[in-house]
Amino acid sequence: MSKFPKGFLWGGATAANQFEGAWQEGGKGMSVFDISTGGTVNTRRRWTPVLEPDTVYPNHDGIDFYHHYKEDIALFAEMGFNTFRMSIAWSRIFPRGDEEEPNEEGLKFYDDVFDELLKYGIEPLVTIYHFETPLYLAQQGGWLNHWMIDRYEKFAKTVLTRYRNKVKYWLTINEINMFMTPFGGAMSAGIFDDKTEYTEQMRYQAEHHLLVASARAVKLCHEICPNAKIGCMVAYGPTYPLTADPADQLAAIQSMEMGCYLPSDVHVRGYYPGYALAYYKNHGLNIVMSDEDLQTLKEGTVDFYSFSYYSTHCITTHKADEGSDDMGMDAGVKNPYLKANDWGWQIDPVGIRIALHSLADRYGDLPLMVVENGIGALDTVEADGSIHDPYRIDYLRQHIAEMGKAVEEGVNLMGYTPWGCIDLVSAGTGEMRKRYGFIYVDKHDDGTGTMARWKKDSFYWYQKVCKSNGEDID
Ligand code: BGP
Repeated sequence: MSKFPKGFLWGGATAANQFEGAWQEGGKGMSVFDISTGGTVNTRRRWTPVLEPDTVYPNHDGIDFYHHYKEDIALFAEMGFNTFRMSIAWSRIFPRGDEEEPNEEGLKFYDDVFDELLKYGIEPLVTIYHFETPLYLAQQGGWLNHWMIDRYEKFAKTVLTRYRNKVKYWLTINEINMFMTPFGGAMSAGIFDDKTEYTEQMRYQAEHHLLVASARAVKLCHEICPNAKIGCMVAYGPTYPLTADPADQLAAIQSMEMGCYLPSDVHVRGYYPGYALAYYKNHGLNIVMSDEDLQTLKEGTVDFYSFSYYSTHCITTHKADEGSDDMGMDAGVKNPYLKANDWGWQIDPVGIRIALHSLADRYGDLPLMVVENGIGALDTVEADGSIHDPYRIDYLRQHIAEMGKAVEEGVNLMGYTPWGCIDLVSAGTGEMRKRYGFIYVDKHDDGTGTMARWKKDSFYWYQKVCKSNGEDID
């Protein structure tokens, strides 16, 4: 008997800007990722306000899902997916972000994709907005402005209305807390250089606007699609105290509060937690919130909580080895008990069980869903075309085993969609060689490649997992 409940959602996760390509087709406008070049291992993306000749812009072509969606969905069906997480490119629906009327060609593309998924019995799990801010809106300061909420609401209303009969699972905004990091400055506030400061005041004001926008989408979804479920999406990486010193324990709690629980608590409870309001006050921040905004937060609480989980972090008040990662986030200090991938992301399967318990303790029976998890790795294609990726199978197997234990221990988990089920462009570095997929895509960092799709060993392994409802993970 499987540990996972009947009807558990098994699938994979992607995002429009990282895999669709076709950046100038179907009436699409430009998004912030269209002016971003790739980096190399452990270097971040570079943003070029003006397109440079002879520079590769990896998101322009992505992996060309736009033209390969039928082939890709057939492969997902072959693996046994019953759900597929994808996002809608805002700049495909409202090319500048502020048009009166949506772009019909863009809407039609997603109709076709959803129809194709439903043909195989795969439920679309749709992120309304996954980092892909229309460039024109970002250039005007994006989420620093209250009017951005109206722009997002219009986009959300358009897609919720159009797809109300096709989509049952929605997510409002991907990794809402990532907009707070240095990496988030571009997509949040249109900061494309390293010199302009993305201050705390700006970050928390932007976060407030994002939270109100998210709550408006929840309210709209409840009105327009009463049979659908809508959740938040938070980057959840537990922070451990490095030592047993109570000062480290306190530092870990406070880092989780402001980095992760703030948006989580607002989404689930509908109001700002006391620690956040105190933090603003004690740090001299003046976060403007109207009564109407606060009312919206109250009325827009989510139906389920979804999160990404890749790794854990440590924090200490003592001297220690510093960690780093390619998103330019404060990765805390290295955990001596854990190994890391080539990008410095530490591998911690037990951490996912800790995450699930912490969330269940905090939010009771609210359904949880892991909508991103996986290991970025360098894959090798053998002479015969096979791709052996035991490291990926190991990583996922161990995480699924820990999720299974959490379910047995009473956690209400509704689904699992590992990240980048098909290779796609890295969000943090813009690389192709940082691969996550069960399906290899012949596309490379220098822009070359045939876009052919090949099955990795993990494809056949994950097929067994999906088809046995998580029972057969060996
Ligand atoms: C999350 C994002 C994804 C994704 C993933 C892996 O933060 O929601 O878009 O890309 O991280 O990160 P990366 O692509 O940098 O390896």
